Amino acid sequence: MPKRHFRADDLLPSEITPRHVFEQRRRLLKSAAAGLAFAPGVDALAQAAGAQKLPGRQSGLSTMEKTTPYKDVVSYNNFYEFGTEKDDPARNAHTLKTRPWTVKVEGEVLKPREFDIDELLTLAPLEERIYRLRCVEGWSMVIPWVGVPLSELIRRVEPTGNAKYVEFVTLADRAQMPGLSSPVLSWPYVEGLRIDEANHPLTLLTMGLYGEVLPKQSGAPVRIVVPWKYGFKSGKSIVRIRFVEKQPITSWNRAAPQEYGFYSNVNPDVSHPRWSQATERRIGEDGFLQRKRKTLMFNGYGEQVASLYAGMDLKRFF
Ligand SMILES: Nc1nc2c(c(=O)[nH]1)N[C@H]1C(S)=C(S)[C@@H](COP(=O)(O)O)O[C@H]1N2
Ligand SMILES: [Mo]
Repeated sequence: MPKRHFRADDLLPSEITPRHVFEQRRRLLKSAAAGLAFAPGVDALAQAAGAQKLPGRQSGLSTMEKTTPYKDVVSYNNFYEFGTEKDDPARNAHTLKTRPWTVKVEGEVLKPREFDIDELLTLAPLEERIYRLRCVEGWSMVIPWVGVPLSELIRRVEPTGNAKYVEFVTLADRAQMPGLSSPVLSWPYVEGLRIDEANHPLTLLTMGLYGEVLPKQSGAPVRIVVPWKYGFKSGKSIVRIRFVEKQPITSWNRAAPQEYGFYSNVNPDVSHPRWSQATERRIGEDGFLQRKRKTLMFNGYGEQVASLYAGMDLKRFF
Protein backbone atom coordinates (compact mmCIF):
# COMPACT_ATOMS: atom_id res chain seq x y z
CA MET A 1 0.00 0.00 0.00
CA PRO A 2 1.45 3.40 -0.91
CA LYS A 3 2.44 5.44 2.12
CA ARG A 4 1.69 8.90 0.87
CA HIS A 5 -1.56 10.66 1.49
CA PHE A 6 -3.85 11.52 -1.39
CA ARG A 7 -5.37 14.81 -2.17
CA ALA A 8 -8.56 15.31 -4.14
CA ASP A 9 -6.51 17.16 -6.73
CA ASP A 10 -4.73 13.92 -7.57
CA LEU A 11 -7.99 12.60 -8.90
CA LEU A 12 -8.53 15.14 -11.61
CA PRO A 13 -6.95 13.90 -14.78
CA SER A 14 -9.29 15.51 -17.24
CA GLU A 15 -12.05 17.84 -16.23
CA ILE A 16 -11.73 20.27 -13.43
CA THR A 17 -14.93 21.59 -11.98
CA PRO A 18 -14.65 25.34 -11.56
CA ARG A 19 -13.67 26.07 -7.98
CA HIS A 20 -16.81 28.02 -7.12
CA VAL A 21 -19.06 25.22 -8.39
CA PHE A 22 -17.16 22.75 -6.28
CA GLU A 23 -17.26 24.94 -3.18
CA GLN A 24 -20.96 25.42 -3.62
CA ARG A 25 -21.51 21.69 -3.92
CA ARG A 26 -19.42 21.08 -0.83
CA ARG A 27 -21.56 23.50 1.13
CA LEU A 28 -24.70 21.78 -0.12
CA LEU A 29 -23.31 18.39 0.81
CA LYS A 30 -22.34 19.68 4.24
CA SER A 31 -25.88 20.81 4.85
CA ALA A 32 -27.00 17.38 3.69
CA ALA A 33 -24.75 15.83 6.31
CA ALA A 34 -26.45 18.06 8.83
CA GLY A 35 -29.74 16.52 7.83
CA LEU A 36 -31.06 19.24 5.56
CA ALA A 37 -32.31 18.89 2.03
CA PHE A 38 -29.52 19.28 -0.50
CA ALA A 39 -30.63 18.67 -4.03
CA PRO A 40 -34.12 19.19 -5.30
CA GLY A 41 -35.65 15.86 -6.11
CA VAL A 42 -33.21 13.67 -4.23
CA ASP A 43 -34.87 13.92 -0.88
CA ALA A 44 -38.36 13.68 -2.25
CA LEU A 45 -37.50 10.52 -4.17
CA ALA A 46 -35.59 8.97 -1.34
CA GLN A 47 -38.25 9.78 1.21
CA ALA A 48 -40.94 8.35 -1.04
CA ALA A 49 -38.96 5.12 -1.08
CA GLY A 50 -38.79 5.22 2.73
CA ALA A 51 -35.03 5.78 2.69
CA GLN A 52 -33.13 6.43 5.91
CA LYS A 53 -30.46 9.07 6.13
CA LEU A 54 -26.85 7.91 6.24
CA PRO A 55 -24.55 10.91 6.06
CA GLY A 56 -20.78 10.62 5.89
CA ARG A 57 -18.00 13.11 6.37
CA GLN A 58 -16.53 14.51 3.16
CA SER A 59 -13.53 12.61 1.92
CA GLY A 60 -10.53 14.18 0.23
CA LEU A 61 -10.56 11.15 -2.08
CA SER A 62 -13.67 12.42 -3.87
CA THR A 63 -13.62 13.40 -7.50
CA MET A 64 -14.91 16.90 -8.17
CA GLU A 65 -16.87 15.85 -11.24
CA LYS A 66 -20.59 16.51 -11.38
CA THR A 67 -22.56 13.72 -9.75
CA THR A 68 -25.01 11.62 -11.75
CA PRO A 69 -28.63 12.51 -10.92
CA TYR A 70 -30.05 10.37 -8.10
CA LYS A 71 -32.92 9.17 -10.25
CA ASP A 72 -30.48 7.68 -12.77
CA VAL A 73 -28.33 6.11 -10.04
CA VAL A 74 -31.34 4.22 -8.66
CA SER A 75 -33.09 3.31 -11.91
CA TYR A 76 -30.26 2.20 -14.21
CA ASN A 77 -28.62 -0.77 -12.53
CA ASN A 78 -26.87 -4.07 -13.03
CA PHE A 79 -27.98 -6.59 -10.42
CA TYR A 80 -28.69 -9.80 -12.28
CA GLU A 81 -30.25 -11.46 -9.23
CA PHE A 82 -33.21 -9.19 -10.00
CA GLY A 83 -33.17 -9.44 -13.79
CA THR A 84 -30.85 -8.56 -16.64
CA GLU A 85 -32.52 -5.36 -17.90
CA LYS A 86 -31.30 -2.05 -16.52
CA ASP A 87 -34.69 -1.22 -15.00
CA ASP A 88 -35.30 -4.69 -13.52
CA PRO A 89 -33.46 -4.14 -10.21
CA ALA A 90 -35.40 -0.96 -9.41
CA ARG A 91 -38.62 -2.79 -10.19
CA ASN A 92 -37.87 -6.12 -8.52
CA ALA A 93 -35.48 -5.57 -5.61
CA HIS A 94 -38.23 -4.62 -3.15
CA THR A 95 -38.36 -8.35 -2.20
CA LEU A 96 -34.81 -8.21 -0.82
CA LYS A 97 -34.77 -8.41 2.99
CA THR A 98 -31.86 -6.30 4.19
CA ARG A 99 -32.34 -6.78 7.93
CA PRO A 100 -31.35 -8.71 9.90
CA TRP A 101 -28.09 -9.07 7.92
CA THR A 102 -24.72 -10.48 8.81
CA VAL A 103 -21.47 -10.80 6.90
CA LYS A 104 -19.42 -13.88 7.73
CA VAL A 105 -15.66 -13.35 7.51
CA GLU A 106 -13.60 -16.53 7.33
CA GLY A 107 -10.68 -18.40 5.79
CA GLU A 108 -7.06 -17.38 6.28
CA VAL A 109 -7.61 -15.08 9.24
CA LEU A 110 -6.67 -15.35 12.89
CA LYS A 111 -10.01 -13.97 14.05
CA PRO A 112 -12.86 -15.30 11.90
CA ARG A 113 -16.19 -13.80 12.91
CA GLU A 114 -19.55 -12.49 11.82
CA PHE A 115 -20.28 -8.79 11.55
CA ASP A 116 -23.82 -7.58 11.99
CA ILE A 117 -24.77 -4.80 9.57
CA ASP A 118 -24.98 -2.41 12.53
CA GLU A 119 -21.37 -3.22 13.45
CA LEU A 120 -20.27 -2.49 9.89
CA LEU A 121 -21.90 0.91 10.16
CA THR A 122 -19.76 1.71 13.20
CA LEU A 123 -16.41 0.18 12.19
CA ALA A 124 -15.04 3.64 11.49
CA PRO A 125 -16.45 7.12 10.86
CA LEU A 126 -18.62 6.97 7.74
CA GLU A 127 -17.18 8.83 4.80
CA GLU A 128 -18.79 10.20 1.68
CA ARG A 129 -16.62 9.38 -1.33
CA ILE A 130 -17.63 10.65 -4.74
CA TYR A 131 -16.30 8.02 -7.14
CA ARG A 132 -16.68 7.28 -10.82
CA LEU A 133 -18.14 3.83 -11.49
CA ARG A 134 -17.38 2.56 -14.98
CA CYS A 135 -19.23 -0.49 -16.27
CA VAL A 136 -17.50 -2.87 -18.68
CA GLU A 137 -20.47 -2.25 -20.99
CA GLY A 138 -19.22 1.26 -21.73
CA TRP A 139 -21.20 3.61 -19.47
CA SER A 140 -20.23 5.42 -16.31
CA MET A 141 -21.71 7.32 -13.41
CA VAL A 142 -20.37 9.57 -10.64
CA ILE A 143 -21.87 8.58 -7.31
CA PRO A 144 -21.50 9.91 -3.75
CA TRP A 145 -21.04 6.62 -1.90
CA VAL A 146 -21.13 6.33 1.89
CA GLY A 147 -18.96 3.78 3.63
CA VAL A 148 -15.70 2.94 5.35
CA PRO A 149 -12.41 1.70 3.94
CA LEU A 150 -12.55 -2.10 3.58
CA SER A 151 -9.14 -2.14 5.30
CA GLU A 152 -10.96 -1.29 8.56
CA LEU A 153 -12.71 -4.65 8.42
CA ILE A 154 -9.63 -6.50 7.23
CA ARG A 155 -7.40 -5.40 10.09
CA ARG A 156 -9.95 -6.57 12.66
CA VAL A 157 -9.86 -10.18 11.44
CA GLU A 158 -6.05 -10.34 11.19
CA PRO A 159 -5.30 -12.12 7.90
CA THR A 160 -2.59 -14.79 8.05
CA GLY A 161 0.44 -14.82 5.77
CA ASN A 162 -1.46 -17.23 3.51
CA ALA A 163 -4.19 -14.69 2.75
CA LYS A 164 -3.24 -13.66 -0.80
CA TYR A 165 -6.74 -12.98 -2.13
CA VAL A 166 -10.14 -11.99 -0.83
CA GLU A 167 -13.34 -13.56 -2.15
CA PHE A 168 -16.67 -11.76 -1.86
CA VAL A 169 -19.78 -13.91 -1.91
CA THR A 170 -23.13 -12.22 -2.34
CA LEU A 171 -26.62 -13.34 -1.35
CA ALA A 172 -28.28 -16.06 -3.44
CA ASP A 173 -31.82 -16.69 -2.23
CA ARG A 174 -34.43 -17.75 -4.76
CA ALA A 175 -37.21 -16.67 -2.43
CA GLN A 176 -36.01 -13.07 -2.60
CA MET A 177 -34.28 -12.94 -5.98
CA PRO A 178 -36.30 -13.77 -9.08
CA GLY A 179 -33.23 -13.55 -11.34
CA LEU A 180 -31.74 -16.71 -9.83
CA SER A 181 -34.11 -18.83 -11.90
CA SER A 182 -32.07 -17.80 -14.95
CA PRO A 183 -28.73 -19.54 -15.51
CA VAL A 184 -27.20 -16.35 -16.93
CA LEU A 185 -24.47 -16.55 -14.24
CA SER A 186 -23.46 -19.17 -11.69
CA TRP A 187 -24.97 -18.20 -8.34
CA PRO A 188 -24.04 -16.91 -5.88
CA TYR A 189 -22.37 -13.96 -7.59
CA VAL A 190 -18.72 -14.18 -6.56
CA GLU A 191 -16.03 -11.55 -6.95
CA GLY A 192 -12.47 -11.28 -5.74
CA LEU A 193 -9.52 -8.98 -5.20
CA ARG A 194 -5.86 -9.46 -4.45
CA ILE A 195 -5.26 -8.66 -0.77
CA ASP A 196 -3.34 -5.46 -1.54
CA GLU A 197 -6.21 -4.27 -3.76
CA ALA A 198 -8.68 -5.07 -0.99
CA ASN A 199 -6.56 -3.14 1.50
CA HIS A 200 -6.04 -0.14 -0.78
CA PRO A 201 -7.42 3.06 0.79
CA LEU A 202 -9.73 3.63 -2.20
CA THR A 203 -11.57 0.30 -1.75
CA LEU A 204 -14.80 1.14 0.03
CA LEU A 205 -17.08 -1.06 2.10
CA THR A 206 -20.25 0.72 1.10
CA MET A 207 -23.51 1.04 3.02
CA GLY A 208 -25.04 4.14 1.47
CA LEU A 209 -25.22 6.61 -1.37
CA TYR A 210 -26.42 10.18 -1.71
CA GLY A 211 -26.56 10.51 2.07
CA GLU A 212 -29.00 7.65 2.56
CA VAL A 213 -28.95 3.94 3.28
CA LEU A 214 -28.21 1.98 0.06
CA PRO A 215 -31.33 1.46 -2.01
CA LYS A 216 -31.98 -2.26 -2.55
CA GLN A 217 -31.22 -2.11 -6.27
CA SER A 218 -27.82 -0.61 -5.44
CA GLY A 219 -26.71 -3.61 -3.36
CA ALA A 220 -28.20 -3.09 0.09
CA PRO A 221 -27.32 -3.39 2.83
CA VAL A 222 -23.60 -3.67 2.05
CA ARG A 223 -21.50 -3.83 -1.11
CA ILE A 224 -17.97 -3.17 -2.23
CA VAL A 225 -16.96 -0.29 -4.48
CA VAL A 226 -13.58 -0.56 -6.23
CA PRO A 227 -13.41 2.59 -8.32
CA TRP A 228 -10.47 1.77 -10.61
CA LYS A 229 -11.99 -1.51 -11.82
CA TYR A 230 -14.95 -2.30 -14.02
CA GLY A 231 -18.25 -2.16 -12.12
CA PHE A 232 -18.75 -5.92 -11.96
CA LYS A 233 -15.84 -6.19 -9.49
CA SER A 234 -18.02 -4.25 -7.02
CA GLY A 235 -20.24 -7.06 -5.64
CA LYS A 236 -23.61 -6.18 -4.16
CA SER A 237 -25.43 -7.51 -1.09
CA ILE A 238 -22.41 -9.28 0.37
CA VAL A 239 -22.92 -12.11 2.87
CA ARG A 240 -19.47 -13.70 3.09
CA ILE A 241 -15.87 -12.53 2.79
CA ARG A 242 -13.25 -15.29 2.53
CA PHE A 243 -9.50 -14.84 2.75
CA VAL A 244 -7.82 -17.42 0.52
CA GLU A 245 -4.44 -18.42 -0.82
CA LYS A 246 -5.46 -19.04 -4.44
CA GLN A 247 -7.01 -16.59 -6.88
CA PRO A 248 -10.79 -17.05 -6.56
CA ILE A 249 -12.94 -18.15 -9.50
CA THR A 250 -15.27 -15.24 -10.03
CA SER A 251 -18.72 -15.40 -11.63
CA TRP A 252 -17.96 -13.31 -14.72
CA ASN A 253 -14.60 -14.95 -15.30
CA ARG A 254 -16.27 -18.37 -15.11
CA ALA A 255 -19.07 -17.30 -17.47
CA ALA A 256 -16.79 -15.85 -20.17
CA PRO A 257 -13.06 -16.11 -19.41
CA GLN A 258 -12.02 -14.53 -22.73
CA GLU A 259 -14.10 -11.45 -21.96
CA TYR A 260 -13.72 -10.92 -18.20
CA GLY A 261 -10.38 -11.46 -16.53
CA PHE A 262 -9.73 -11.50 -12.81
CA TYR A 263 -8.15 -8.05 -12.67
CA SER A 264 -10.59 -6.10 -14.84
CA ASN A 265 -8.86 -2.78 -14.29
CA VAL A 266 -10.42 -0.05 -16.38
CA ASN A 267 -8.08 0.14 -19.37
CA PRO A 268 -8.83 2.01 -22.59
CA ASP A 269 -6.02 0.09 -24.34
CA VAL A 270 -7.46 -3.37 -23.77
CA SER A 271 -10.60 -3.86 -25.82
CA HIS A 272 -13.36 -6.15 -24.76
CA PRO A 273 -13.37 -8.88 -27.46
CA ARG A 274 -16.69 -7.55 -28.76
CA TRP A 275 -16.23 -3.78 -28.37
CA SER A 276 -13.68 -1.05 -27.76
CA GLN A 277 -13.16 0.35 -24.27
CA ALA A 278 -11.65 3.61 -25.54
CA THR A 279 -14.69 5.74 -24.75
CA GLU A 280 -17.69 5.76 -22.44
CA ARG A 281 -21.10 7.35 -22.09
CA ARG A 282 -21.88 9.21 -18.86
CA ILE A 283 -25.36 8.24 -17.68
CA GLY A 284 -27.63 11.24 -17.20
CA GLU A 285 -25.80 13.23 -19.87
CA ASP A 286 -27.03 11.35 -22.90
CA GLY A 287 -28.43 13.68 -25.40
CA PHE A 288 -28.21 14.61 -28.90
CA LEU A 289 -25.13 16.80 -28.64
CA GLN A 290 -23.43 14.75 -25.97
CA ARG A 291 -19.96 13.69 -26.98
CA LYS A 292 -18.52 10.44 -25.69
CA ARG A 293 -15.92 10.68 -22.96
CA LYS A 294 -12.51 9.12 -23.26
CA THR A 295 -12.08 6.20 -20.91
CA LEU A 296 -9.27 6.90 -18.45
CA MET A 297 -6.64 4.36 -17.46
CA PHE A 298 -7.63 2.89 -14.07
CA ASN A 299 -10.79 5.00 -14.42
CA GLY A 300 -8.72 8.08 -13.54
CA TYR A 301 -7.21 6.62 -10.36
CA GLY A 302 -3.84 5.72 -11.90
CA GLU A 303 -1.77 7.88 -9.63
CA GLN A 304 -3.17 6.03 -6.65
CA VAL A 305 -3.21 2.46 -7.93
CA ALA A 306 -0.77 2.00 -10.80
CA SER A 307 1.98 0.94 -8.39
CA LEU A 308 -0.08 -2.13 -7.44
CA TYR A 309 0.55 -3.47 -10.94
CA ALA A 310 4.17 -2.47 -11.45
CA GLY A 311 5.89 -4.98 -13.72
CA MET A 312 2.66 -6.77 -14.71
CA ASP A 313 1.63 -7.10 -18.33
CA LEU A 314 -1.86 -5.62 -18.13
CA LYS A 315 -2.80 -6.97 -21.56
CA ARG A 316 -2.24 -10.48 -20.25
CA PHE A 317 -3.61 -9.84 -16.75
CA PHE A 318 -6.70 -8.01 -17.98
N1 LIG B 1 -24.46 -9.33 -6.64
C1 LIG B 1 -24.24 -8.61 -7.77
N2 LIG B 1 -23.37 -7.59 -7.71
C2 LIG B 1 -23.13 -6.85 -8.82
C3 LIG B 1 -23.78 -7.14 -10.06
C4 LIG B 1 -24.71 -8.22 -10.07
O1 LIG B 1 -25.32 -8.54 -11.10
N3 LIG B 1 -24.91 -8.92 -8.90
N4 LIG B 1 -23.50 -6.38 -11.17
C5 LIG B 1 -22.22 -5.66 -11.19
C6 LIG B 1 -22.09 -4.73 -12.30
S1 LIG B 1 -21.89 -5.40 -13.85
C7 LIG B 1 -22.03 -3.38 -12.13
S2 LIG B 1 -21.71 -2.33 -13.42
C8 LIG B 1 -22.31 -2.78 -10.80
C9 LIG B 1 -23.44 -1.80 -10.95
O2 LIG B 1 -23.69 -1.11 -9.76
P1 LIG B 1 -24.88 -0.04 -9.72
O3 LIG B 1 -26.10 -0.69 -10.33
O4 LIG B 1 -25.06 0.29 -8.29
O5 LIG B 1 -24.44 1.13 -10.54
O6 LIG B 1 -22.66 -3.76 -9.82
C10 LIG B 1 -21.93 -4.95 -9.86
N5 LIG B 1 -22.26 -5.80 -8.74
MO1 LIG C 1 -21.07 -3.73 -15.22
